[in-house]
Amino acid sequence: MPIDPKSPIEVTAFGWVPDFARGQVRDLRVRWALEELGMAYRTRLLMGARPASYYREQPWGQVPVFKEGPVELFECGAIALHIAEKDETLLPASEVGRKRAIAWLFAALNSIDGPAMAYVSAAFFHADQSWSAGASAAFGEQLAQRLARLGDWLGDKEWLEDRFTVGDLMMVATIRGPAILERAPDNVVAYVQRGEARPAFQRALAAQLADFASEPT
Ligand SMILES: N[C@@H](CCC(=O)N[C@@H](CS)C(=O)NCC(=O)O)C(=O)O
Repeated sequence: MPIDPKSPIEVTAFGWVPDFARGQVRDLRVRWALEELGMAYRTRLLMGARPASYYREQPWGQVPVFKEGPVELFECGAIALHIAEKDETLLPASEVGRKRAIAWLFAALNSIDGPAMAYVSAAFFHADQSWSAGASAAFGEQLAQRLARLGDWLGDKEWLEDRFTVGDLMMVATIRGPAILERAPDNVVAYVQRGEARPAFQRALAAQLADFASEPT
């Protein structure tokens, strides 16, 4: 769905980020979920220092924030689940299927994102610190183990369960960063490529990249 300035759904995003972050900012996950359901949205682009009022919307001043009438949410997992609950596109009809999908949504954000962010933070964001090499080796090993187990789970399956769900959406979005993916086995890399090949993902990515048109502040 194209971005529609009149849409009742609003998502916050950044108007500019450095090149390494383009295509990685977490509003992408919300855009992707909306695209899977064919729902239009508008963006509110943030630039530079966040106004004090934004911390009443997102306690840490981060993106994304999602608004749909009285529903105002932060945390990409909560937002993705809210969107997924609208129909069966991202959540199966059966109770067991829904709960399995939600378990994978949590798995992406807890069991994978934790080690992934620890590794990326130590190896890249703190590369100038004396402890960086040791910490990135330790966190990188933990991440590689998590990704190897994920590969064992996947085997030759297309998706984590028997169909694409919000759990796959969040898992693919969590591990698709190049620094993370280079530690993943081949079948996990192929899994991410399958997710990224979905037309809804491609539309979401193009929309995020198009929003980085502002000048840095
Ligand atoms: N747990 C939050 C994390 C959000 C987050 O890390 N947002 C980043 C962009 S990907 C951000 O806004 N960073 C700027 C900052 O922390 O000031 C979520 O999943 O929504």
